Amino acid sequence: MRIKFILPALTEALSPYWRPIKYSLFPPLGLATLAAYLDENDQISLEDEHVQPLTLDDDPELVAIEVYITSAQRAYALADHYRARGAHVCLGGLHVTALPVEAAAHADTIFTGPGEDTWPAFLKDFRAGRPGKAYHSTVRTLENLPFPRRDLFDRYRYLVPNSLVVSRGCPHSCDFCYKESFFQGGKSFYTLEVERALTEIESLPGRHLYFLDDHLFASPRFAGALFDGMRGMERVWQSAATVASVLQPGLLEKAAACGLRSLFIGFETLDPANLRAQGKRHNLHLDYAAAIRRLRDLGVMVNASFVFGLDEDDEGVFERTVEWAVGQGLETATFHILTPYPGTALHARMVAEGRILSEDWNLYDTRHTVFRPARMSPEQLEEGYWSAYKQFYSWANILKAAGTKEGWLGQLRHLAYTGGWKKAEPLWDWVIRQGWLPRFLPLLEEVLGSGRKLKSEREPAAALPSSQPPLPQ
Ligand code: B12
Ligand code: SF4
Repeated sequence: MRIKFILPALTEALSPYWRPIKYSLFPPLGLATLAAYLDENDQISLEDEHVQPLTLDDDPELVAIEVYITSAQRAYALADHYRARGAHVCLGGLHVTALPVEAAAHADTIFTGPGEDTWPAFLKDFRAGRPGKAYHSTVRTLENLPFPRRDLFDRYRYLVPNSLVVSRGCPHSCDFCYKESFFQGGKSFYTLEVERALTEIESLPGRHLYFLDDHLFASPRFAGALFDGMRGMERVWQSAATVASVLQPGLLEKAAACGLRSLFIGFETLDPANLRAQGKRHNLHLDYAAAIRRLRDLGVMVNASFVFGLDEDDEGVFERTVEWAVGQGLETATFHILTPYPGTALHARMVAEGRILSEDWNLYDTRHTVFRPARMSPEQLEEGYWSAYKQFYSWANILKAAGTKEGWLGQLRHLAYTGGWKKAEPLWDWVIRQGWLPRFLPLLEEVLGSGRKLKSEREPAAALPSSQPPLPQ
């Protein structure tokens, strides 16, 4: 069988003039996972439009496309194109799960939820000549999960070729998160077998790894065993977790000991009322500053995620947040405009309150205001969002945040990471065009790896506060 997998470009990434580095970071892991279910004799191609022009004059029998909300328009155009050429077109992923009826108009078969159970079932039906129109995932397990077919993509096109996921979903249920709708109808958090995860890690070349799991620390038992198993592997790695899990004694230390050097954390907001309203109760009454100190003492950099436009946010929220983030010495911050993704509890509430302003999915990229904010205008929200980025990544603030670090090596690492990431966007564009990305991976490893030499081996991690004071205001 001739089968083609496509990751269509997110709208912004279609520009021929600008290649933001974030679209050349990770290979299409979801599709490589699905490809692993095919047979040896199948002729498989996998194209990622973020890093290569698509071949559109080929004639696959089966086409499988992953659809994100901001690539939906492009995905549907590609689906229509291949259906017109006689291929059987399958659409799946987050956006198809959220809006299956919309997607079905462009597909022969749609898939909702994770694909590990539905995709093999479909393949069997397809080969038997009776493919269904829709497959809904209900069986949630990663048992016997084959290794993703990483041989199908060119790792040299990505800065971070060694991305992996060793769990699916998250045990929490925040109102704005895609997670609840994507995993409906079955378990919404489950992990690989530890041994299986370790074997996959060992198979990856080089030093650097990026775990794309929503919350890698979510199961302390699984994560603890994973980190124990990774000790001695000489890896440096990055991932995501919650504030609460960072404050737990023990797990973070194990993670740092086996190579954790940078962690993405959803702080979301400095206002407890916002946390309550968004169902993000696991962040309530936690000492954010103590979490950051613990990470810093272990040589782990922080990528802090914040959401603007929550109902308690007024015009002052941008400055307050940036000031706090700089004062904490955060290396990187990712800001988002609150985005009510279809299928989420937040979306349902916004619809009920008549506050949705646009259903142009291209604008659902967390950089546009698509709903009516409670305490400011949509324009003020967008302006504030951009000004927060500008302020946080101004040289004055980068130097100020770097100045909170102990010793010149710590300060230099901060400057190299933060400056190299956000201040060098035009340089990244050029590097991507020259095909030189792989040359920068050793540099990334060096900057990340230097963290361990800084402080942690000389001093113990910051003690946990005996009682958690309320959130900083
Ligand atoms: C990698 C990643 C990216 C990459 C995407 C490119 C890539 N190479 O994949 C980059 C860095 C570009 C990116 C950007 C953004 N991202 Co992103 N990203 C992710 C991340 C961390 C991992 C995706 C992944 O590989 N998952 C692992 C694989 C195994 O799962 P999967 O891809 O979902 O595939 C499975 C199923 O979906 C299904 N499936 C998928 N496709 C198909 C097709 C068929 C035919 C079938 C049968 C099944 C199927 O089967 C697969 C196996 O189970 C996810 C979080 C997550 N953990 O998933 C966020 C996530 C997808 N991103 C998100 C967001 C919000 C963004 C941004 C908007 C953030 C921002 N402001 O910058 C931008 C988009 C900017 C824009 N212009 O739109 C949200 C999406 C929310 C939503 N409802 O759409 C997520 C879920 C994070 C979160 N927790 O909120 N992202
Ligand atoms: S903790 Fe993060 S991944 Fe988990 S439900 Fe909340 S926002 Fe989603």
